[in-house]
Amino acid sequence: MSTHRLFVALRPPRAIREQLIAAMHGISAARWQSDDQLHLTLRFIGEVDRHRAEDIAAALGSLHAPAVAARLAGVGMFERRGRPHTVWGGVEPQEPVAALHRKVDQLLARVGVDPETRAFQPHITLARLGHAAGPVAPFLALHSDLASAPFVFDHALLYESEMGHGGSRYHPVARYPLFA
Ligand code: 2AM
Repeated sequence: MSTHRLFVALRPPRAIREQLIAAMHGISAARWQSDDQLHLTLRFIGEVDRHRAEDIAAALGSLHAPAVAARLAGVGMFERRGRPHTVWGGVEPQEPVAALHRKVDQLLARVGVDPETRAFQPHITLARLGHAAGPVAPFLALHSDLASAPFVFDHALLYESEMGHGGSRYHPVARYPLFA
């Protein structure tokens, strides 16, 4: 049976994506994300069959949560096995994003999606780093006080991820408005 790799995310507005894209240089051989790939994951779901995907999309239809006001705030990285793996842009304040994450978690629990075990750390991935990637420290230092004008996340998206050789493609499959 065909499966769908799903996640729920927030999409930064165009001006914010442009600001992030403008910062995407300075780490050799980094796999910088394209505009279409930029998002803040609220909840990774993983592989589900079509029936479950429909239940998930329907459950998220009862998401009733306020729009989230935020701004870009700094950059960071995740390591895996002691090596830099991902560089990302941060947002502040984090608590309203975390509150939305918890709400999404609760709705998904109702349709049997296991609760998240990893600590939620809101981030917008800017680049993925393979073994060939150059040093990350200069990038982190240069953008440590990355900031933006305030902006609003006014909807959440259910995305399907399609993994390919040139990186993942993310297709929005449902859109859930947040109230003003
Ligand atoms: P990342 O950007 O930090 O890599 C689609 O793959 C989205 O889901 C990406 O934003 C990715 O986060 C996130 N993701 C992938 N696998 C995940 C996992 N096991 N747990 C949490 N988030 C995951």
